[in-house]
Amino acid sequence: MRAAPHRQPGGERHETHILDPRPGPERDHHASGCSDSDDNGARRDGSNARRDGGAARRDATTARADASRGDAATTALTDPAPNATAPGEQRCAGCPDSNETTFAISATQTARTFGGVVTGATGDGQFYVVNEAGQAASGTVPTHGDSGQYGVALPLFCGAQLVKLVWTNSAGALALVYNVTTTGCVEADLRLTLTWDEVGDDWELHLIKPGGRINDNATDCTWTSCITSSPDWGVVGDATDDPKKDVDNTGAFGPENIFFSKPENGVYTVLVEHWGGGEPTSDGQLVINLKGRAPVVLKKQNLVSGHVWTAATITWPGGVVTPSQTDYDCTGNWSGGCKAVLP
Ligand SMILES: [Ca+2]
Ligand SMILES: [Ca+2]
Repeated sequence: MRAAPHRQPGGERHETHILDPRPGPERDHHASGCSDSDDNGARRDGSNARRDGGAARRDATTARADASRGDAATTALTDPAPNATAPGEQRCAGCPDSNETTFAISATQTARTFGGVVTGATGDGQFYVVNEAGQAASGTVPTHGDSGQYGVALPLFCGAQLVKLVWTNSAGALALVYNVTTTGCVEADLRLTLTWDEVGDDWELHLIKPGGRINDNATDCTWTSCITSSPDWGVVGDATDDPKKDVDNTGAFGPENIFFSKPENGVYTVLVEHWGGGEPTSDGQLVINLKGRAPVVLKKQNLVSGHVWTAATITWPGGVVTPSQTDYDCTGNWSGGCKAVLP
């Protein structure tokens, strides 16, 4: 467990956490260094100091371009280095450089932190994870402008996949390409990956079961209910059909990840809170990966702090995704999260 590099001179929190979801002793959320269980104030760090990454708005710029082509923009994910497919470090003379040496990774956990030092990069990096079925996720790799330290906890698919970390400068791109294979797992029927920009502080991913509501620990898989344990969905006493939140984030960028197998029939709802004191211009992206299918990519612009975005409903059986741009102002009914009856 490690924190991402400190991008903020004031020592602001920017933490990323991974849960090992395999059976075993429950981890203490506090003891692991996670601050998610802190009170509201602890999560509401200021976000102004985050504006130190020159290229950090790339995601938002892309999101705006996509959104201009359609409202509830369902777009494809972009591979930031489509020609870099062999494991190793791919770079040109003058491109950013890294200290990475290991590119073949066997994992038994559902997520892994990638970290190191990159030199000569302009701004933050990008990550891209793709498996053989074409399921994928993408987002930002926060990178310290002075030290070049980077670190990001990434959700992993079950089995073989490529993980790419990409930085650029005026000469071109550095791509770190990893062959990652996870074993002892079952690919989830449903996977949700949320990312946001550097002015978001922070966004919170929620998966609501049929008939459930937000911030109800029995029916909402989120930071209070789904990290160190899981709500018992589906067959009572059977953990293989319970949801997990294996990557959580309390700062800028994300990602956060929820996965889930053997859904009960009904309508699931994906909700996203803008939790802390982030900027009202914060933009983000939800990627929905259904087993064996290409990802569905949903974008949201200008999610105001204290608001809740209804990103999509997912109907089972069939996994029918219905995107939404519904934005609910919960600022008048907020106490440790939105207390309104949603959805
Ligand atoms: Ca969060
Ligand atoms: Ca169960």
